[in-house]
Amino acid sequence: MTDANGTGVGRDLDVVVVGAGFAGMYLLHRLRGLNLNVQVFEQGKGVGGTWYWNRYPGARCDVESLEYQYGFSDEVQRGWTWTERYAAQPEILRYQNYVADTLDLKRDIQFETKVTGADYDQATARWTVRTSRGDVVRAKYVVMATGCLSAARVPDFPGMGSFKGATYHTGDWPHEGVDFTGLRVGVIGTGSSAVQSIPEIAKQAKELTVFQRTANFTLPAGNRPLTEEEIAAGREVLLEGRRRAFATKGGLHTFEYNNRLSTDMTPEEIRKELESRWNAGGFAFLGAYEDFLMSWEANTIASDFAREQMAKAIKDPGLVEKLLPQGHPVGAKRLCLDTHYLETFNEPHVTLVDVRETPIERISAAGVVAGGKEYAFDAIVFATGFDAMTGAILSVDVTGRDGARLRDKWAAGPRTYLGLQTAGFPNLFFVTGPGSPSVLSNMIVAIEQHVDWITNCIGRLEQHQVRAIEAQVEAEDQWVDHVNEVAAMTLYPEANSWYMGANVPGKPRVFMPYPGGVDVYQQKLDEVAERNYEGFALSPT
Ligand code: N01
Repeated sequence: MTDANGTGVGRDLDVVVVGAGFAGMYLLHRLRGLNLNVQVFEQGKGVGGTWYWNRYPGARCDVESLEYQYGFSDEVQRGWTWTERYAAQPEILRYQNYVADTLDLKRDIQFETKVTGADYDQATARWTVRTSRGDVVRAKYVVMATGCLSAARVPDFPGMGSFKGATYHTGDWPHEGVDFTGLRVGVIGTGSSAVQSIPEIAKQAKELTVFQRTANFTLPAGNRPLTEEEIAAGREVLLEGRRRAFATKGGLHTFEYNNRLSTDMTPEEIRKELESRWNAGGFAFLGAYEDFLMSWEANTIASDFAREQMAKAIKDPGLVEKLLPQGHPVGAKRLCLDTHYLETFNEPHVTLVDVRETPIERISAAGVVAGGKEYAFDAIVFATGFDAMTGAILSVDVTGRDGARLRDKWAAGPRTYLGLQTAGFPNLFFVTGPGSPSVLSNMIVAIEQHVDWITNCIGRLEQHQVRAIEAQVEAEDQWVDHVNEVAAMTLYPEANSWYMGANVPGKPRVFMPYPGGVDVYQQKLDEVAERNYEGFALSPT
């Protein structure tokens, strides 16, 4: 049945997939391989997920192109050539469209459609899924491929809405781009999005004022065009590289993790590791030694080194004080990779406002009032981040078994078994959900890990005519405890990060990703599947 908009109404499907980013696209491909009837709903007008929305100037991946790509098909990958070490947003979006077209995915994706609700009916073991366009479809399985950083968040400053100029959020950028030439621009935030966009906005703006709450550790990305040799070599090792990535902590194979403890290294050896990794650019820095994020002593050596390097880029000694991060361990908040970020503050038309000294009081008609002073702008850019990991999932009103609402169940923080399922919600899966390595690893590896597991699981359930799979409460409790225990052994909880939900006032402070490593997690996933889905209840037809 089809309504006037051409959207399906009342269809009975095998699987509904929410989102058509990297996760939703690969899911669709794999599920089609099982001959299942799959419908993907996507809010955007095209595929891409986070790369569809984050079009701010300077947007670029912080994982190297040769790793930030699908690894499931040599054939698909051979048809694509990356141009830079770290791909910029337009190139990644072109790549995603290339994959979608090559695999003919778009015909099963309904665009401009937000999934608004999903209710489980125990009697039929079917989900009813509702969308913003009035679709009501039924499906045996629902998979949330909603992304970890897709619910853009603007702080609730007093006076929001009173500003007469233009406002933008980095995570929801106008597709036609923005010309800041000759304008007075304010940027609020200094996370990865700000670090990437500030140097680009500064190239156009007449005056640029940056409101910083927390100075971040940032290291030069070392972006450059890829050589033909690198591209050819990358192609040759694609599948083998991905196999190796699954056996690493961060799902990255283009650098080696040093597995020695800093306490077993001489100061000279430590310095050499830090220097070579800093100069190489990228996340290799975090792999300088095994206890990098395990002890303050070990981390302080790296933090001091990072501050020493960062200080070299800043001319004004007063600014050095402000721009150097203090009080949190390097790596406990997401490390930023930049291209001339700190150097931008040497320019005469760029001003830094430390909102710890002079807090933002309100947004006014003219601009931003902080510390009793009004800063007048033509445009304000909110680089204020996301309601990470849970925001997009909970934006869907999900009701599971016995009328339980997911929003209620997760009110004190997300609870999952392996980041894949949550008890009380049969046949509902999350890709890179809270409780899985997700954002602490190469997201494409984390996505493939989950999509492969979920697809294999659904395949086996269908083969054996299983009616429903559901995480058991005990297994979930044990997994949540385990995630917390592992997190407590690290320095991650020492920082006010979005990993902890700390950037959203009122959000429970829970460390959301699993910090045990992609390799350890993969073993656990394999074991659980081999033991006939240990920790999950399977109900027969
Ligand atoms: O968001 P963020 P983001 N008053 O949350 C500040 C990925 N990503 O969009 O740190 C004043 O990191 C906030 O201050 P504080 C990457 O994983 C990747 O930059 O909370 N300031 C912070 O400075 C990244 O980590 C790439 O004290 C306020 C900023 O806003 C993640 O996305 C590129 C405030 C938000 O920083 C999120 O990055 C971009 C307030 N009320 C993003 N509220 C790649 O390179 C918030 N802030 C792939």
